[in-house]
Amino acid sequence: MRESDFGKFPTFEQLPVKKDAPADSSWGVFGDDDALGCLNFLTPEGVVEAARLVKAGKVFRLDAKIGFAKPPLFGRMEVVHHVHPLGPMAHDDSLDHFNTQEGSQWDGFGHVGHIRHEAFYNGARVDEVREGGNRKLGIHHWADKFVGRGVLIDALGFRKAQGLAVNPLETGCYTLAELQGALEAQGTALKPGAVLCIRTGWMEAYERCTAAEKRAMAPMENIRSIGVEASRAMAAWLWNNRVAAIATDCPAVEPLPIDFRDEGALHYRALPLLGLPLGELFVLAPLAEDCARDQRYEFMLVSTPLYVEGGIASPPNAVAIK
Ligand code: UVW
Repeated sequence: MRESDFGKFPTFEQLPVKKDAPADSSWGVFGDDDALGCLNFLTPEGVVEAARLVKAGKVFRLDAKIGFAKPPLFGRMEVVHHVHPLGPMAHDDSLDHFNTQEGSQWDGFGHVGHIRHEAFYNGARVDEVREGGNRKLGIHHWADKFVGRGVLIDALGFRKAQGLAVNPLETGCYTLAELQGALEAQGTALKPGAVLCIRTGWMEAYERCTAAEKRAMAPMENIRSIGVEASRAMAAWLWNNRVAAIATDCPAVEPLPIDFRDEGALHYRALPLLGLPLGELFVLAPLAEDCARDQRYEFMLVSTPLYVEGGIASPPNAVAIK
């Protein structure tokens, strides 16, 4: 697909395009067998354009260290790193109990299906994900697709600049109007085919917590977080701007707790309906500080998810290059 083709895709208001597909779903837009969803908005032209954004040779790692969350959130298992002697002066190592969502992560399309439609992106069924090895929607489809123009929205910085207090570790929401206001204040244009990175401040606040506080907040029932507005208007804005993926430094992109009985959850609007990858627990503070310094909020973003056939999710293995 060429960038000039972006206009050929339906607007959010024109969705769905496929008979019997759920409302507000992009099923069929990229073909019935598609496993890329909005990643289709990352084009070869976009990769070349993103490379032109590299001017200073600065590289920002966007994943936290494996095992940074102690314990991992939502009761996920803790990874154990072993070093194994292989000979008198040689080693290999292993990561036991590695959960691909124990820290920084992309949620793949097998992660969450729609509660009422009982279907994953493009209509995949739960048995196809669980028993069928998730071949249709596995993260392996994304292995060489996650390269393009990254755009940072410093939502935390925007709020602070207005003298407003923010506690990212409490339930709270950055509205669509705030994200648009932050983009305007930054002087950043949101062009089609961007990986949107939104700094909420959660990771920085988490890092300041004591070990006991981290233990207390980790279980599913205790975790609280700021996030982006989980509305239909937000889904429409993301789709109509041809956003390829959205990555945040908070645990669920949207505010926590999530009521999974509520169809309005962004996890439903994004993963099963639009096919929009969600990125969580990214490290965005050093990148945001650099963007504020040089007033350039665009960069080349390179992410190479784990090449796991049928994988549900993956650490992003992502860098932003300026
Ligand atoms: C849940 O949806 C509980 O997990 P995550 O926020 O990691 O996607």
